[in-house]
Formats: sequence, structure tokens, C-alpha cells
Amino acid sequence: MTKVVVLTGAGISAESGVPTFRDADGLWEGHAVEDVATPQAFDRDPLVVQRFYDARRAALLGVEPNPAHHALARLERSLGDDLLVVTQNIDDLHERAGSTRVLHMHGELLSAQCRACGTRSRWEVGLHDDPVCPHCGAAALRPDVVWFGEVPYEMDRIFDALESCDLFVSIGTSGAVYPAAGFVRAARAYGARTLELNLQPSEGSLFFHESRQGPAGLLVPAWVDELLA
Ligand code: BV8
Repeated sequence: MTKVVVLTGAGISAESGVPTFRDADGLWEGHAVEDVATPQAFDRDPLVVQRFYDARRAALLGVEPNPAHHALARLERSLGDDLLVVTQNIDDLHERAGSTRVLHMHGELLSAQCRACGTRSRWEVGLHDDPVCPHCGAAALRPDVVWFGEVPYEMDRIFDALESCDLFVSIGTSGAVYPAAGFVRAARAYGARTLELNLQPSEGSLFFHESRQGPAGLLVPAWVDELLA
């Protein structure tokens, strides 16, 4: 069986109505990255940061997975453990589409992290009113997301998967943020075939064996049909 690693970014959730980061009306439009997605920003003004993530967490209730998410869940039902979805996204649309083998390298909106005891707890409501940690009782919760300057989650598991995969596929990412933007070169160096599915060429397109342009909602189901044919 072909061992496959799929990397996803904001583009796979765009057709579900989740804003991307860098596109015209992107998330970063309203906010300077350094004002909302760095530990320094949180120390400087936690309320601004908490409200930024509370708004994105609340917005999750109004969106649904799209055909690209459902196609990857279908692929998992065929490949089982031979598929790993590594996502930069902090939304839960992969899981809501039925995917179980999902690794959130930049964290999750529906999780809170306690800065006192380190516990990560499932969290579905706001954090701006400074609720206490369900584990230690300290009012020290922050969004469980990886900010710029912080080390992404499960980097060892990701590189193990890149080392043993036969096919690396990148979907809906601009290739602007590291270490995710470096995965294609690592996978290729380990001998994998590499494919990009993106609305427009990304900053890393030239590193892929093949790059297909178009909306993920069309490209991903077609690619899954092809792979399972
Ligand atoms: C770290 C969570 C050390 C929070 C995020 C090397 C060189 C230069 C800089 C660095 C470097 N190494 C590290 C850095 C610094 C930094 C970095 O990369 N800076 C950039 C800006 C230059 N990286 C870090 O700080 C990282 N940490 O390096 O620690 C380390 C590393 C390894 C091992 C040990 C130690 C941490 C970065 C994580 C930051 N947190 N998110 C939150 O979500 O608020 S990053 C965030 O932005 C996302 O998670 C994602 O990663 C990134 C956004 O990118 P995309 O998802 O690609 O979205 P974007 O809008 O940019 O693009 C959308 C794409 O989709 C476009 O191409 C578009 O064409 C396409 N598209 C749109 N619609 C569709 C579509 N495609 C298909 N269909 C559609 N319908």
C-alpha cells in the first residue's frame, strides 16, 4: 500500500467559510500577526489575543466541512494507518468530516492550555473572562495554539512520517510559514513523490514534482478518486 502524508493549510477550509490568513480579506488583514499570534502579544495584551481566538472559536459553530475534507476522510477509510493528515489549521473540520488520523501541528481552537500546570483541556467556550483551569484551578488558561516563535507539536512524529511516506501531498497552503513550508523538500529528499493542490502556485511550488491549481473542493475529491482507482 502507498504510505501517504497530506499537509493541509487554510486553503482547504476556505470553501467552508473559514477565512485564510494571507488572502485579501484574510485573518491577518484585521490584525498584525505580531499583535495576536506571538507569546509577546499575549503577555502585552492578553485580552486582545483571547478575543481574537474566542471570535474564531465561536465562528466554528457556523461552518461545515466541505468536499475536500470529506474526500480525505474517505481516503482514510481505504488507507487506514497508511495515511496521516498533518494540518496547520486549528479548526476541527477534518475531524467533523470523519478523519481520525489528524495531527494538529499548530494546535486547536477547541482546546485550552494552562500556563500554570501545562494541562491541555477540551474547550468550547470563550477564554477572555479568565476562567480557571479544570485541572489545577489556576486562572491561567491560554488558547492551545502554536504561536510564532513557539515549537510546533509532534515534530518527531511528523518527520518519521515524512521519512517513510511514498507520497507527500500539500493542500491549500501558501508555503510561507516554517517548519511546515520545509516538509516538501524533506519528503522529496527521503524519496517520496510530491504533489501540490492549491488555488494558485505557492511559495514552494517549484519544489513539487507536480502542482495542480484549482479549488480544493474540486481538486481533492478528483485526486482521491484517482488514487483509489
Ligand atoms: C518555529 C496558529 C522553531 C495560530 C500559526 C525559517 C525561515 C524564516 C522564518 C522562520 C524559519 N523558521 C522559523 C521561522 C519563523 C516562523 C515563520 O515561519 N515565519 C514566517 C512568517 C516567515 N515560524 C515559526 O515561528 C514557527 N515556530 O519555527 O519554532 C522550531 C521549528 C522547528 C523545530 C524546532 C523549533 C511556528 C509557526 C506557527 C505559527 N502559528 N497558526 C493561528 O492559527 O492563529 S501559522 C498560521 O499561518 C497557520 O497555521 C499556517 O501555518 C500559516 C498560514 O498559512 P496557510 O495555512 O498556508 O494560509 P495562507 O492564508 O497563507 O495561504 C492559503 C493558501 O491556500 C494560499 O496559497 C491560497 O492560494 C490557497 N487557497 C485559498 N483558497 C483555496 C486555496 N487552495 C485551494 N482551494 C481553495 N479554495
